[in-house]
Amino acid sequence: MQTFFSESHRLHFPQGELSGGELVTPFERPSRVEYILRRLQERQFKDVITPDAVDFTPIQRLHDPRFLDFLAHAWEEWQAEGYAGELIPTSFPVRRMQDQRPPNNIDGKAGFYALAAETAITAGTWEAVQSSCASAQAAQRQVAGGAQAAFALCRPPGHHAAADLFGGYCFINNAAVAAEMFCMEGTAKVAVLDIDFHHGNGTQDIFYARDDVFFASLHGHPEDAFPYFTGYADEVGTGAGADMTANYPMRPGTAYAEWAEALRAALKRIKQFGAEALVVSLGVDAFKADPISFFKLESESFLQAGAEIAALNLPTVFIMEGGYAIDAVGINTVNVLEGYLNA
Ligand code: OKP
Ligand code: ZN
Repeated sequence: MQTFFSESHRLHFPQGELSGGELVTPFERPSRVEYILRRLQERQFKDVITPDAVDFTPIQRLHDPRFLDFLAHAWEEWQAEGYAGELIPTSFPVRRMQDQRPPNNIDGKAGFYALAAETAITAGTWEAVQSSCASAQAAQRQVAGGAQAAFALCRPPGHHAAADLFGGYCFINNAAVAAEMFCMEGTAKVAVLDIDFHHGNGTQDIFYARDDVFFASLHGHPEDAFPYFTGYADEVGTGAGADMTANYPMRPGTAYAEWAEALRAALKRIKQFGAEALVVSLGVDAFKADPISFFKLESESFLQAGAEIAALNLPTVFIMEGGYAIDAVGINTVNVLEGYLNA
């Protein structure tokens, strides 16, 4: 299996994440991918390929043009305003406030396009975001071209990003872009399976009314876990997309046995749907030692999960999402890939 990866991810490294009332070093930091790259080498995944430049065509089909313009110019506008720090949104259009009219002021615009306040934008963020999506696109092309599977080592991640929202460390929805590329090439039925600990609200939102992309997510229950306001089991899609979304929220302390039951239920739905291609939002923050999550998966659980996914026997694009237990993120991520390959 080939890995697609760009060094440009380093250009996105905010100094501060607003967490517990403090600005802390972001959990989503560049060193995460170094651990993953090292583990790939150790386990003989030798092919690491730098992707071609990003293709905006599928991105523009999913994301609002004004949102993309915001991301492209946010940093220069923030600086022009005279702010000394990183761009952190602070004001949001919440209940009974205008949520359809973006302000001109960059501080207002940032809040308008944000779903949370932990994710800072810096000078290099936009270039890193594009390079991350480029890896997803290159991996998708490899699989569309006949490979059984490919791994996009994306950073920053994407699954919280909706058509016009950034946050939860995400900006462009890499998994949704990969799925959309399959659709654009005529694949009639595509599935996105999100095994990151957090609900893939962005991916869900993008495909919520569509019948060509089935979305399934395993995650911490919204009563207990970020992003808090989506991911309930009764969110099942709408219109043509009715019953094309499947959510499996789980409670604090959930271990592999229970999590794997949800995984098998999700895989069964994907099979019943008749998916011809699979995109996996591969987060490994369901790990027991993850600092911001509360499931209890072991490193070995990820091998087993990879094998379960392989049983679908679908062309598969793995897209890196979260995983913040730094010293285990490489083992856990590559375990999914090895479990898949050795199944
Ligand atoms: C992104 B992905 C830490 C709270 C963090 C945001 C979590 C974003 C997770 N104090 N809240 O789904 O792994
Ligand atoms: Zn996550």
